[in-house]
Amino acid sequence: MAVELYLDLFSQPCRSVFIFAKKNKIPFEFQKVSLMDGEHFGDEFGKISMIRKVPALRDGDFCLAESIAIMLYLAEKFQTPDFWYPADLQQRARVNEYLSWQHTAIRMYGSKIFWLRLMIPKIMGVEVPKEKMDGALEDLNNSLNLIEEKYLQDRAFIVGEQISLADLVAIVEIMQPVGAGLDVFNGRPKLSAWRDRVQAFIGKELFDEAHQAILGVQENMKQFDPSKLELFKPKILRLFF
Ligand SMILES: N[C@@H](CCC(=O)N[C@@H](CS)C(=O)NCC(=O)O)C(=O)O
Repeated sequence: MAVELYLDLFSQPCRSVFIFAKKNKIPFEFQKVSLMDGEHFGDEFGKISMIRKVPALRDGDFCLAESIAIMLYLAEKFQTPDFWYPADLQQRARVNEYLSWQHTAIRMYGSKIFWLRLMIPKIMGVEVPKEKMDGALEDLNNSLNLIEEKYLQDRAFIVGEQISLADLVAIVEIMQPVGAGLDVFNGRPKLSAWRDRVQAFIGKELFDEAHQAILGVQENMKQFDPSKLELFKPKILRLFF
């Protein structure tokens, strides 16, 4: 039985798992869990992941949460090429350094912009106060500066001349505020050139397939049933107000 991946491509970590599996020709069954429909709160998904977040993996009786753990599991099980997670001690440490940093930096701030620019106005029907938005933009920009100045420097990819899991995890997060209409690449030639290299390596078709939902989200939200969004109000109030 093929590995099952529980995904919603609106979600950044789901996109990294999806691209990783597809790019490495890992056979898997795509199990869609619609976050917008609240399917992650349902009984079925609860049996797969007590954490109730996507992505999740099922391989026979074995279930696993967390995108990075999932990609490392797939990398080991399917013996993917070394460059994704290099065996070299210091290169691997560089990948680990980026993967450890990004959760509370670019991931947190890119997601925040996505919610502040798009989801909150849609769900709550309110515009976010300018000072809140400015603060969030500053945090995001600081993270983007660190990606350019610390993680990339003059290298083609985060670890060196070859792509790794760090680049994959980085690109999917950076694309999230782009989905909310913020051109984060504007005025950032180094980041743009890196994005082009990552995109070229992944392949345009696969990159676009993974990002189609998030890049179309502004258009899709126009036809959205507002009652579904009620599910998200408590979370928004906890996170942002
Ligand atoms: N650290 C986790 C993060 C997973 C995560 O936050 N998933 C979000 C979508 S991006 C989710 O399922 N959210 C549902 C919720 O919080 O209710 C990973 O890398 O897999």
